[in-house]
Amino acid sequence: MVDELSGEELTNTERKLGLSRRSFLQFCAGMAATLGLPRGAEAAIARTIAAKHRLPVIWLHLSDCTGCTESMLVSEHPAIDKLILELVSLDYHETLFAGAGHQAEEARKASMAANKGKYLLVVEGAISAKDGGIYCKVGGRTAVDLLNESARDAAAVIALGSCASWGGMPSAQPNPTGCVGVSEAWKGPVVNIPGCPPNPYNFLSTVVHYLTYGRFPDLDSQGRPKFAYSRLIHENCERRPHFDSGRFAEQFGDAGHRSGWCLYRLGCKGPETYANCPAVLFGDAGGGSWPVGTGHPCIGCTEKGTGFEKPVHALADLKFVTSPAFYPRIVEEQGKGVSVASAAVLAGGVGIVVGAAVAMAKNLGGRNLREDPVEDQPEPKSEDSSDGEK
Ligand code: FSX
Ligand code: SF4
Ligand code: F3S
Repeated sequence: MVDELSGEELTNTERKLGLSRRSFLQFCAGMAATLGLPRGAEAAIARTIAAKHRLPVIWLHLSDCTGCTESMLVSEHPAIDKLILELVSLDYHETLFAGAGHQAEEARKASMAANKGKYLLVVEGAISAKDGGIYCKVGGRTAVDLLNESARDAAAVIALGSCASWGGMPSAQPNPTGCVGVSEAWKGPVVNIPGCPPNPYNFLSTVVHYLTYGRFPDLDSQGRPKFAYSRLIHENCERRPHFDSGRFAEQFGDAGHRSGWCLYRLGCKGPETYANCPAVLFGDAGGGSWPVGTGHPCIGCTEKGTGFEKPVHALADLKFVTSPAFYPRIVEEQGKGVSVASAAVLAGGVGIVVGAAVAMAKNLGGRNLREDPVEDQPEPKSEDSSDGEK
């Protein structure tokens, strides 16, 4: 890969990202694996990141808490925030902009005119549509109006966060301001990257894929990139062995909870929520830095119909309790089924993606999972006699 980038390009990239050459190249290889790309794609990704040209981005903030932007900016290593800001030219972003008022609105219009058909529109926050949109206005214009004006000449539209993807928290019942997702207010194609907040690594990978190949990665039926949203949380959760063995925390703070047992009975929505949180983690803070890792049940924030709709304590729907009954056939039968090669690719692909994500998490701080602390510890005293092993 190094041969494909000149020494000068690599040195410049090292300098602007504050990463060693080795870390940069490892990062590109990890991202290629996460995206499920074939061998050699890491070189194309490295070239994209090293390139001087930056993609113009208009970033709208509508009904939200700014957590999407926050989660990007607090990432530390390997400088995801720097990578994002090096890849894109943020021509308009209400919370990061030095300018304000008319000056900021003029900048948005100037960038849209200068980059007609070439800029990326990122929308953070839900679209407040009730009562003519009077509950969310910027510069005297409604969210619906701003979205339609900004999306019309965009090369592509990304709805970042659950609010923009399908309404998220502001759309929770009784939804007083009539909040909806971008795809309900804008009829063109939209890529959804849900999460409250979304994982910045998923956003970065999606943008890198777009810049490298001129198209987005494959999407699922809800417009989410499959590389990040095709597996249930429950499939990769470190507490899964406890679920399979019937060891559940019954109350917050009970012996099972303190011992890291499964949070299903506390309402964990991991069994019905598709996202790569347990593999990619958050904030580059090392092992356990995701909701379930910190002892809180997953609330299903990436899943329309689950997050902010189902009560936190409600039990999740169990989609797959046991291992799948059918695997791809290894031996091809009369031209049907899956060939040896394609079965290997299938199996290898899944392994590589999960493996790469876990390896990345390990590199970022190391996992420190306790194997089964309950076996080694005396049962803690509990005031509630219902605590303890179930
Ligand atoms: Fe907040 Fe973003 Fe949640 Fe929404 O993230 S983190 S309420 S998804 O739009 O700012
Ligand atoms: Fe993990 Fe939740 Fe599944 Fe338990 S129910 S294994 S805590 S995802
Ligand atoms: Fe959200 Fe659950 Fe991940 S709450 S951040 S989808 S673990």
